Amino acid sequence: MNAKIHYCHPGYVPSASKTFLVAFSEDVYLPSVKFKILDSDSREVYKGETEKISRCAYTGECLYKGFFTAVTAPGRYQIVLEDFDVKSHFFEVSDEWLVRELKANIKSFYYQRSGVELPERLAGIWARPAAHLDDKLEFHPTMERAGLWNAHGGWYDAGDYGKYIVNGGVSVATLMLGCELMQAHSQKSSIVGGAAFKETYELPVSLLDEIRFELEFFLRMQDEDGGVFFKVTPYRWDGFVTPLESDASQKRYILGKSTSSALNFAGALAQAHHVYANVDSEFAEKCLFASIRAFLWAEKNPEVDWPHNTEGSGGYGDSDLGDDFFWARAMLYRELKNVESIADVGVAGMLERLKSQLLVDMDTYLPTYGLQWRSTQNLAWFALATTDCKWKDRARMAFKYTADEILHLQNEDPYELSIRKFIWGSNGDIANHALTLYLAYEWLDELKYRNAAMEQIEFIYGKNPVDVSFVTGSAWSSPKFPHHRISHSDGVDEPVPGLVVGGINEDRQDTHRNPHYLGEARGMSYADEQCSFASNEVAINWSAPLTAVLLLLSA
Ligand code: 9MR
Repeated sequence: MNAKIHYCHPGYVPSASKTFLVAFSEDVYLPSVKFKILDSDSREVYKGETEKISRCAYTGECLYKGFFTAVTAPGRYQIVLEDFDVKSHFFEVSDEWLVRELKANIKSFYYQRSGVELPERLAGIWARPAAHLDDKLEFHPTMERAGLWNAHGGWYDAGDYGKYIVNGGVSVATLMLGCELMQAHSQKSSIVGGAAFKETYELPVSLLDEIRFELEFFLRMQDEDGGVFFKVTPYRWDGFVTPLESDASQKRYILGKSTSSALNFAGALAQAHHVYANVDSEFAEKCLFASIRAFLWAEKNPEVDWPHNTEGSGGYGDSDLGDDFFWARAMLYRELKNVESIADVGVAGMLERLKSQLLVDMDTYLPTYGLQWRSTQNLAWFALATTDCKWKDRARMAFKYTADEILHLQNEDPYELSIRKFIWGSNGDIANHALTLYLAYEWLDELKYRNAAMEQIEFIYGKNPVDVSFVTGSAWSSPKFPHHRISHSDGVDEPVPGLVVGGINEDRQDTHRNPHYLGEARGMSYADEQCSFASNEVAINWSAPLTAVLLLLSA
């Protein structure tokens, strides 16, 4: 009988409950499985017996669950099943690994920067010259618009070299959400923005500066009439070449203006006003004005479709924008409520309008288990939950009820997951569910929510059916061949670190590329191969919730 141990590969934090799974591919009738925990000197520090749990519906595995919460002393340990002659690798019980992962996650956004040089001093072996300056772009031929546009900067979205407002918006907003909570705790805005943060985490720039790099790109994407361009796209999909080679091989264009991009922009930049108010008030005001202009444009143009020309870049097409209106309205409401005189910002009447529309939005768009680029209402609920207004408690309770449903789903799942389908970017979903749990913890102060968030994070770092720690560079098992053009073309063996790959995806949209998925079962739909864009691509909207949760959990 072959037994496998599924556990969190980098480790566990001392205060958390510590669980692992023993999996058999065939039926096993043992009532339990004996295990030992050994320290780095092979001394037994704990022994126990697992309990039997059900057969896993999405892998077919027969599963047993072991607990070793009592092991709290920091150190390196290993799980041993003597009866089956199986051992785990060594892992840590420490707080440090979370911090290490946080650092790597934040830095991964720096590595996704476009248009600037990443010098060796800051980027080490992943240094690269500036490319894709994007400062004199033509409009896509389908736009029939003359002239050039400066859309310099911003992060590459994912494994491709596209830059998109829709996905960029939710990513930057998620990171700002993490920063806001940190600011609220410490009463010091500098906590995520200052030199101390930069030094503690050995980062090229602070988290707020990194986020600002994307926000400055956003500001450049606003047209003179307040509308916002949809994306920067190469004419055709790039090959697996470096940014410089891509630049030399084809032109990049500005494409589209859409209601969705205007709303993503408005929501994100209103939040930026909040986050940067005490850091750089001039920048914060610029963001608020830009947000208002984009929102007014969206109100006047509520049904401008996304560009359907998707050759060369992703679609990010969304046909229901009610949630995005809600997001933008709630964030603007939060900011404008505190502006001394609404007339100062030239939008008299707007606050009343926002208030009455928010009432309808709240009834229409309940919180989801987690944010997605397509469903953004949780950002609206977050804004209301942090506004001094009559809806604050309702919003906080809405998160509590949602978190309770997540807990219920987790309790029913052998891997403690609350997702019920592994979609494209399932790791992003999982991290976003963890973030919702953390919000419930933030406002209700009940540890069960925090612990549950940690359990979901452990799935991403290895306690999963495919035994992969899904963040590059995080463990012996982490992806080596992500669908990431930079990692493939930079001549460095190790992929760029700190990037979370999409993960298990039962829809397997890439089977025509013949990836070797790890098994037939839907929970085995992962391949660490570059061709598997549906399971092994990286993306900023999956990294952002993971970064935010790590930031909050390790605080
Ligand atoms: O994350 C996106 C996923 O929800 C969609 O199903 C998929 C297909 O449209 O696209 C994903 O986003 C990709 C984007 O279109 C282009 N850059 C890479 C993104 C991650 O795979």
